[in-house]
Amino acid sequence: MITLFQPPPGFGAANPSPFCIKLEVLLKMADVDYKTQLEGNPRNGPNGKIPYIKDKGTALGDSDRIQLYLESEYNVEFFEGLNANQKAQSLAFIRLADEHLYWVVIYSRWMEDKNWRIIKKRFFGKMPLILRMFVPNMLRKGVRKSMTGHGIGRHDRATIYAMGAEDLTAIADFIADRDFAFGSTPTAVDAALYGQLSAIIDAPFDTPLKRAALSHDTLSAYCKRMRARYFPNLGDVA
Ligand SMILES: N[C@@H](CCC(=O)N[C@@H](CS)C(=O)NCC(=O)O)C(=O)O
Repeated sequence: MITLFQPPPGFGAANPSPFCIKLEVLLKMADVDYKTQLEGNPRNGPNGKIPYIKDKGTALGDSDRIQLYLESEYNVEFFEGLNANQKAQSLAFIRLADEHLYWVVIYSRWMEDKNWRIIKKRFFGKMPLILRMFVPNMLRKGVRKSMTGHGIGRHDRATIYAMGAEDLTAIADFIADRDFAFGSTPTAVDAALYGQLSAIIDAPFDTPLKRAALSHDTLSAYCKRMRARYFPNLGDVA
């Protein structure tokens, strides 16, 4: 059986990490047997990130690579019925969510002082005082450096949120009046979109990014639909 390593639910969502939400949806979509083991430290993962899985004695990181693994190892068809053009659109939107919108989410959580206080308490609140005095700030500096390396961190606040709002408009226009990205059956692109959207819409961080998401009724309804389908018993999450 596959073991999924991830933190417990948090920030109003199935997981504080958008990639953990994405991967858990993929596992549910794949209809494979899996169990969850709590893991809060990305450094324990094979790529130094969460989520990761262990299966058949091997650890594997990265939601994308795990999706491919499920396809090859368990014959899962994540894009059933889609043509090459729709699969190409899917990949483009997965990349938009994972490699661009995600960084706006990170900015909104780690760089906004009022949200950083919430993050610090949640992730490092139980750390021994001596470590708590420098580890969180050290990690925050690391995140800032990653954002600069990515490029998004070189823009000012207003531009970063404007870029996030552009992504959200594109996603809303992509989903349009359909239940899921390509109709009544969710595919892998829905897992990626929902991961980031839930991290924005369900989380308690009041930011221009969340306000931009909530300005699209399509996105709130889509998030509710995905939650009802994949996490029907989640309830309220602090
Ligand atoms: N491409 C990876 C991204 C995973 C990722 O960035 N996870 C974050 C948590 S949301 C993480 O582990 N960050 C720790 C770090 O980068 O040091 C995936 O799709 O799984």
